[in-house]
Amino acid sequence: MKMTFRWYGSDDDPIPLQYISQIPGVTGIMGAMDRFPAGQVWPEADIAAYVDEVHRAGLECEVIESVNVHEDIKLGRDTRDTYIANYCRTLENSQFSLPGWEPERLAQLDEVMEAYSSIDVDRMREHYAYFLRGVVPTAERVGIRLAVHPDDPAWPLFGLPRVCHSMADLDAIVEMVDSPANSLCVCTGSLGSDPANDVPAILTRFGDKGRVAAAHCRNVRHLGHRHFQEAAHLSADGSLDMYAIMRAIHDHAPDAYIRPDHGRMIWGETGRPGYPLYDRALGITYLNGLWEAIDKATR
Ligand SMILES: [Mn+2]
Repeated sequence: MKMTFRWYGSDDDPIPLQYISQIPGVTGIMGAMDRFPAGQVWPEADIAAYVDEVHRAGLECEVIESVNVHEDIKLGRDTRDTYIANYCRTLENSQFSLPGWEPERLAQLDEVMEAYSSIDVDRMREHYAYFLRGVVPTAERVGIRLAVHPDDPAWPLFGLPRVCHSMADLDAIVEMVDSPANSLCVCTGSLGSDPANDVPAILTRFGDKGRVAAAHCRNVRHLGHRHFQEAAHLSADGSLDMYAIMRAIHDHAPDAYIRPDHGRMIWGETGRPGYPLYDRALGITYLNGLWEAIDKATR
């Protein structure tokens, strides 16, 4: 397990890297650069500048999040091959492992919703497989593991075809292209928002297949059918068994990159919603405590 922290870059994130490097147990950043719209090639120079800055703070930068997939790929439009080629170029430019709402997508929301009216889950799976067949060979060649983030929350929304929120969905995805470069980012809060998803069992199943590349470790509290609240990380604060989750990672996906997620704003902190310093740092110390106890008890 490598403990990491999401950081948006010095222009877009109020948390200095020096503060992150002071969180006990954090060795690296799970990098996020949401200033690049979906479909655009991330310039090599921008990625290199981001990584260099992280390295200068004494942190590793081996994971990048949220290289978002353009709508035309999901919709299977004629232009998709251009965007798949752009995605491959971003992979080549980044040389990391990888896994959105951009302003231009929000502006076109009605149009996008209309376009999706003809796409059911089977079509979406076909388009997803086409995308994977287009990008996985490049990922393999440059030594990157793609890791898909599950739907959040774990059920259909707004009539859109969502194909990544259950054990069966994840089975279908890993089978689309049988390669470690087609892996999962198991977000415990996203999958765990549906009590029907047994998150430790998911980690165990796909960990044993070698397909858990990363995990977002957070808790949620179930309040009723398709009703939940974000919670602090501790098992006692929500409905997920964080011990069982960390145990499954320890025993079945020991090399996964993990990070805390969706912290609360506490102690007067203000910043990007869900991505504060203090509460995520508390989450890390808790997750590291679980890890030490599990590791020593299972030796
Ligand atoms: Mn997540």
